[in-house]
Amino acid sequence: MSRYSIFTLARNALTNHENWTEAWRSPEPRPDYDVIIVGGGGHGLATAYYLAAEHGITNVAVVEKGWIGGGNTGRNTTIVRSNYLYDASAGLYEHALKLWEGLTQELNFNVMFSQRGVMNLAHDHHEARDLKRRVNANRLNGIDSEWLDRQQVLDFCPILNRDPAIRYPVYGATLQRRAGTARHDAVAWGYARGADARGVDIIQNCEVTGLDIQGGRITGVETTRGRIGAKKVGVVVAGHASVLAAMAGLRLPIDSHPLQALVSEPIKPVMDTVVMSNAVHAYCSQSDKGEMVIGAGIDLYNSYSQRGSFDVIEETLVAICEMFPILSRLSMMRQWGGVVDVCPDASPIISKTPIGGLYLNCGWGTGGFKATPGSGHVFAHTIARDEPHPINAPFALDRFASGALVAEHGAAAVAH
Ligand code: FAD
Ligand code: PYC
Repeated sequence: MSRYSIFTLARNALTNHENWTEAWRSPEPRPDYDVIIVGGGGHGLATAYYLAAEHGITNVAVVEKGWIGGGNTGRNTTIVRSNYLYDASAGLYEHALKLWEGLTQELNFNVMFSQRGVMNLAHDHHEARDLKRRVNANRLNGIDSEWLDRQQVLDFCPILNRDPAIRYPVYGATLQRRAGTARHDAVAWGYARGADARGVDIIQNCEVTGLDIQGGRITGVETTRGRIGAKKVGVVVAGHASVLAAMAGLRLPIDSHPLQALVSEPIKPVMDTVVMSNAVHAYCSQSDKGEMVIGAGIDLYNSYSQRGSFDVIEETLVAICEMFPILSRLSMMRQWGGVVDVCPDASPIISKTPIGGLYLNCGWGTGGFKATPGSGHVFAHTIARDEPHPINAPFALDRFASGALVAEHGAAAVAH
């Protein structure tokens, strides 16, 4: 750390954190942009960043109805991995994982990417066969993935329940060592700061209420702060993708559901990896603050509520207490939900649409955080060149007509 920054730090500590320069501007919307990105989550901000950084398109606005990162980006449980089954998915998620590995340097902003490994547990022989198939598929795609037997799993995560007589005993697990976690809101802030520095306008508290389409082409958006013209519009609004698509007369094959998570009171370090169990619909990691970060499967009904039902987290905590008996006396500090947009094949849509200049990025369901850099990178390419990047070509809308689905319910690893 330079002397200048030590003094700056000391001055800021003593002046009650006053007079910091803003990390990004808060401009008034201009009348027209080359590109408008609707949705200021990680994917939308990453898209704007790569439009500017890689395609030289800087006359761009990100229009966000609330505050950036206030949607699923700031609500997720931060798991990053690339161990999906099919080649198309391996290409997409591994592209993202490679970008994660250099993201702090790329953005000059610490996104706290921690490659602590992610385990997907098997509780019986049948699950083990399924997971071993995925390990083999990953390796064929050059993705690090290994199978651990029961003893290896217990050695890797000693706080797991070792009793063989429980309802869901540990049988084995997959392990991806390059996988892990990242600080979710830092990802939004880092991309926002990088995009702003390149001239992108980030416009918060501005809800898109309509899409202007003339002669089969997008010409702008209607917002709560007036009309804004645009040559191209990318819609990246996660749980509200169907709502925005309906404004363009499009019906998406998407179901929106609440997905819940919760954190415990902080405790000393007890777990230095991430453990997921598809069978019991629960997963757990420990944050840098010491809180146990716990997540559930989706609430099965459709809803736009960011809350979820109590019975789902009750079942999740029953499963967590069986998996990790030493956590059973912890108090839970906070619970929240997000709205996730699930496609029939549990894979995303990154696509052109039948409307000229209108592009969609959605359908990430329970698992889009891990894809944030890769998704933004290939979506920026799709918008800039008006054609898909080879990596996102299999994730176009037309797969729901052709039947070329990318069925990833197993690898999604959070029940839905
Ligand atoms: P968001 O961050 O939701 O951004 C979309 C933005 O669009 C929002 O800020 C919203 O306000 C805005 N918006 C909506 N409508 C409008 C409008 N009309 N006008 C303007 N703006 C609008 N994924 C993982 O990979 N790993 C995990 O561990 C993980 N855990 C999760 C746990 C929970 C509890 C939840 C809810 C999700 C989890 N996910 C996880 C999924 C992940 O969070 C999402 O897939 C991802 O964050 C989606 O990012 P996004 O930028 O597309 O969406
Ligand atoms: O996709 O890995 C994932 C995930 C973990 C928790 C929620 N989604």
